[in-house]
Parts: sequence; structure tokens; C-alpha cells
Amino acid sequence: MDLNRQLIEAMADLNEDLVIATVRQMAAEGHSFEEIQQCLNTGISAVGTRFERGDYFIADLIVSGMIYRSALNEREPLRSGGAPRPLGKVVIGVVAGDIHDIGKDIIVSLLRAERFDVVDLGIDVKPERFVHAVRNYHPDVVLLSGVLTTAQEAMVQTIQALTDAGLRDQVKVLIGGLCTSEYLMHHVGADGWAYDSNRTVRFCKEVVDAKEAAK
Ligand code: B12
Repeated sequence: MDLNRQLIEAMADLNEDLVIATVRQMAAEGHSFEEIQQCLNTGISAVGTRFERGDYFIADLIVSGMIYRSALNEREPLRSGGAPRPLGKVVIGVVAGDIHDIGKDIIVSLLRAERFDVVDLGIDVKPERFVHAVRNYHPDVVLLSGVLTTAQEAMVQTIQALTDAGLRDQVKVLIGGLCTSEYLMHHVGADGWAYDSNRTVRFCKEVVDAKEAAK
């Protein structure tokens, strides 16, 4: 079996030892961070499908999150030390009612590796906490992360709260996470939507570059 398939199946089967061993082997053989992450994502999606079918339970979801994090820890050091960039500031949080933070944490570490100043508000972040953070930290970008379908409504409320506070024009809003889509971006009135880490970093850099150019 090729290593990609082996990693996907080991993740789906919650076989932590095999996941770690395969990540190490793939790294040693020169597979990219993105390729490894893609396999982990496919594997963890299969965990979700098995949960839906009733083959897995909540405890299995918890374990899948732990294995995913351990696997990423194997690879993360290799991501640090991105090229020097003008620094920008971002505020990020998982919106109200949602506690899925693995994807958000990936985005945080990649933005930090690219020398962005990241204010991480954590999980289950109520709209007023986003408002407070924008008022206090003056970020270039606010990133709203959401996985549950119910997070879509929380995103609507968060952006509405920024508008009501008179802050919407001061900051770009990027949405991301499993529950998001281009359609949702238009629906909630966000400035962008990103389904992976590279697009997220690119969006944030473009915002900062545009601000620099406008000075
Ligand atoms: C692990 C997991 C959990 C763990 C989370 C642990 C943690 N610390 O995050 C725990 C056990 C806590 C959990 C709980 C629940 N879960 Co859950 N969970 C999952 C699972 C298996 C994996 C999610 C994950 O981490 N994926 C990997 C990451 C890397 O992917 P990602 O989040 O999409 O992130 C990537 C991109 O989207 C993007 N990205 C992410 N965030 C952001 C942010 C920005 C700004 C940008 C630009 C990009 C971006 O970059 C990331 C890297 O590529 C999914 C199954 C699946 N298909 O995803 C179910 C799933 C999400 N869970 C589900 C459910 C139902 C629940 C529960 C309601 C179960 C219950 N009955 O209690 C609870 C809800 C708790 C809550 N209030 O949030 C459903 C959601 C259904 C829905 N449509 O709403 C899913 C889809 C499973 C299923 N198929 O039924 N869960």
C-alpha cells in the first residue's frame, strides 16, 4: 500500500502508532506538509462518516482530534521560519456554539510562521468578544472559524455585531472551516472565504500589502 493511502486508513481507523510512523516516513521521504495534511483531512473525514453511520461514538471523535494534533506536531517545526514579511495583525476565533478548533489551530500556527501577529480568542467566541478584540487590537483581518452547521448563523451574528459597533469598515473579515462556502461568504457579508491554510495566508498577506500600497 502506498504511504498516502496507509496514512488515510490509519487515521480513519484511529491507529495512532501507525499514523505517527507513517507521517515520519513520509517526512523522511520528502512528502510535503500539504500532502500529509491532505491525507490526515481525508482520514478524519472518514471518522466523521463512521460517526454519522453509528460505527463510531463521541469518544472516537475525541480520539481522532488527539491523533490529528499529535500527527501535526510531528510536522509543525518544519513549517516555521517563513520568509521575512511586513507584519500584519489578525484576530481569530471559533464562533459561538462551536468548539472544533483543530483547523483553527493549524491556521494560527501557519500565520505565526509567516510572522503575523495573531490574537487567538479560542473557541465558542461570542460576537461581543470579537467586537471587543477589534476595538482593542485594531487587526487587519478578523478570521471566523466554524465547523458545525449552526456556526453559520453565529457568523451572521458576529458580522452584524461588528457592523452595529461601527467597526465593519475598519477590518476585513475572512471566514473558513468545514461549514463555510463561497455562498456563505456572500450570505454573511464577509470579504473572503478560504478552505485551506495556504489561501488563508495569501488573503491576509494581500490585505496587508493593499494597506501598505494605499499609504
Ligand atoms: C474531531 C471532531 C470533533 C471533536 C473536536 C475536537 C477539537 N478540539 O476540535 C469533538 C469530539 C469535540 C467534536 C464534538 C462534536 N462534533 Co465533531 N467532529 C470532529 C471531526 C471528526 C473532525 C473535525 C476536524 O478537526 N477536522 C480536521 C480539520 C483540520 O479540518 P477543518 O476544521 O475543516 O479545518 C481546515 C479547513 O476547514 C480550514 N479552516 C479551519 N478553520 C478555519 C478558519 C479560517 C478563518 C480559515 C480561513 C480556514 C479554516 O483549514 C483547516 C486546514 O485545512 C468532524 C468530521 C469531519 N468531517 O470533519 C466531526 C463533525 C464536525 N462533528 C460533528 C458533530 C455533530 C459534533 C457534535 C455535535 C457531536 C455531539 N453530538 O456532541 C459535537 C459538537 C461540539 C461543539 N459544540 O462544537 C459533525 C458536524 C455536523 C454538522 N454539519 O454540523 C461532524 C461533521 C461529524 C459528522 N459527520 O457527523 N467533534
